[in-house]
Amino acid sequence: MILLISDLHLQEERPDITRAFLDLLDGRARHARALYILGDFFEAWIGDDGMTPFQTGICQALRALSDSGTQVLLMHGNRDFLIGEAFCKAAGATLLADPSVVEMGGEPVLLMHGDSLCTLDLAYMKLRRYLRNPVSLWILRHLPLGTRQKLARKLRSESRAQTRMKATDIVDVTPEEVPRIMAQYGVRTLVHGHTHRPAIHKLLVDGQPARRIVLGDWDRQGWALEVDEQGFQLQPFAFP
Ligand SMILES: [Mn+2]
Repeated sequence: MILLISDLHLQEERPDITRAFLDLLDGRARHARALYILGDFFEAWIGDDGMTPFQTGICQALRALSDSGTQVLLMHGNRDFLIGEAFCKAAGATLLADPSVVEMGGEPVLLMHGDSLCTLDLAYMKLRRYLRNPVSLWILRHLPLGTRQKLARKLRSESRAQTRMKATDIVDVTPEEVPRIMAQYGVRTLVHGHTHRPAIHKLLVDGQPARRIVLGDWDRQGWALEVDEQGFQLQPFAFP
């Protein structure tokens, strides 16, 4: 069995979500062959050298899972795209490019965080292009830690009264972009997160039936996609 999750937005201020995640690691994830985390795992990440004790604890919990034999694969989200090799190495995780095609459930599946599908959010797409190019990434990573901490605090206080992003605050994917990218990668199944709109959508790609599975964000409940011989099952679950 393979487990896919995204958009946990782990943060010290939400011990309920942290507990639910640690519970998943000790339970279902132990029985999984692999755990895929498709972005926005952390609410914020200023660099592997700026890890807080809270984040170090999460890193160690992931490590315990990967040491137990479950493969851990991590994709960047728009909140935690500065996660680097040092964190992954310490967590025993493999950094997964966005997008990636992975064989699961007997077919090639396109995995994405999902923000790059929201092409109608022009301001965000522009910011994304700027922040995610290698030069900007290099500069961001090499800013003094204190500067990055100050920047993160500033962004945080400016972000709408620190309220959690609701689906209505996030621009949804551009409908035409989905079959385009699925055809480009030759897949019938796409799995992504980001939009906080968990669902399984049916669509046509090059005239063939296809599906887009959207993972849910963890807020009032958790969401996980299980892939096994029975197929793809997207399920919410109550926090312990
Ligand atoms: Mn996101």
